[in-house]
Amino acid sequence: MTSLKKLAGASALAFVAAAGTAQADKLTFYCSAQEDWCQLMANSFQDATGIDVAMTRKSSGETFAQVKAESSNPKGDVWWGGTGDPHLQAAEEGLTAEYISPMRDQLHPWAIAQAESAGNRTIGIYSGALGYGYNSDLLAANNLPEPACWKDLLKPEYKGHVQMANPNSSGTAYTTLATMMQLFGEDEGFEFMKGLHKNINQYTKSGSAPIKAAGRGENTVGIVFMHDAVKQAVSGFPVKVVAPCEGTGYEIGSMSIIEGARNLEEAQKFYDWALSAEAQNLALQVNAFQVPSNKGAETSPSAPDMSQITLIDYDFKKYGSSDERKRLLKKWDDEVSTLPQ
Ligand code: S7P
Repeated sequence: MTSLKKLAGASALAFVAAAGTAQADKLTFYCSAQEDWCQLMANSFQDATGIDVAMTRKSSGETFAQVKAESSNPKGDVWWGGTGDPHLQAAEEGLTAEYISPMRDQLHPWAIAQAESAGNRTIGIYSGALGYGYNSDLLAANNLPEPACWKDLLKPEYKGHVQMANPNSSGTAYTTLATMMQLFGEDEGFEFMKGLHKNINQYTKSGSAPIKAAGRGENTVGIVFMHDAVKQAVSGFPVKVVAPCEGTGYEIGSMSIIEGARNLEEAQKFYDWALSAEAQNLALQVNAFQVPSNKGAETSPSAPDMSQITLIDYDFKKYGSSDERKRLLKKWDDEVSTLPQ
């Protein structure tokens, strides 16, 4: 166990002691961040509290679908990580529970705003900007120009070189779809998605898969959160990270307690712990380069500098609403995914 992990553990024990509650026994933890981070969060919380954690990792849209499918007989207790939009939809649909953590005053205003917009049924845990990354060796080998803008990805020479996830399963890909609506307007945004479709070699289930494939040399350009591309670059792969010239959307990665959680007390303990600076600093151990929501947590120097990226004023209320998310996904299914390539 590293010293950082010990620190997080010590702090979590202090939480449990301070709360004066008995050590409870189990927590069913749904996780939509990267697998290594999910494992680390589960193990660290379990080490710190003695609570047995059963963790399942699925993409954001998939976890939303699971929570909804299980709503008459909930099996999960807490859902941590993943893009905010499906957490907001779950809140609106009453699939997640209201909770106000005593840790809230340690958070940045954007994380609290996420909670307040959802009747305190979710909360922000990190943020990160959307962009793309490319394998510079493959780009050169294919004589492709260096892309710098979203619209560069529509050029015919990139045909078969671009990968993104399916927005139904992936929060990253839904953020991409919603970003295009906001950057270009709905008509032009859908034209962009149709043009992009011509160049897509595969829609993956998971949002970060396209840049992992680029890192392995199996794909050229991956549309992902910029921090997921940085992770590949820092790991030594020939990946270059792009903040698109037109500007871009971003996520407020979120956490929610599942309505009807069987282990509510344990879920609240996890929730409080996960908002602490020590727990959020665990991200550094797994090269997770999002901006943490606790004001005292560290942001890695490798993290994309959000102040240097042109960000749209992402309308979380609209694009996280149940009607809008369902409508856009159906329209993408009907009008984009079915087109020939
Ligand atoms: O942890 C990295 C990250 O990109 O994964 C989350 C993502 O939503 C999970 O993958 P999907 O796109 O497949 O849903 C993001 O919240 C997070 O920043």
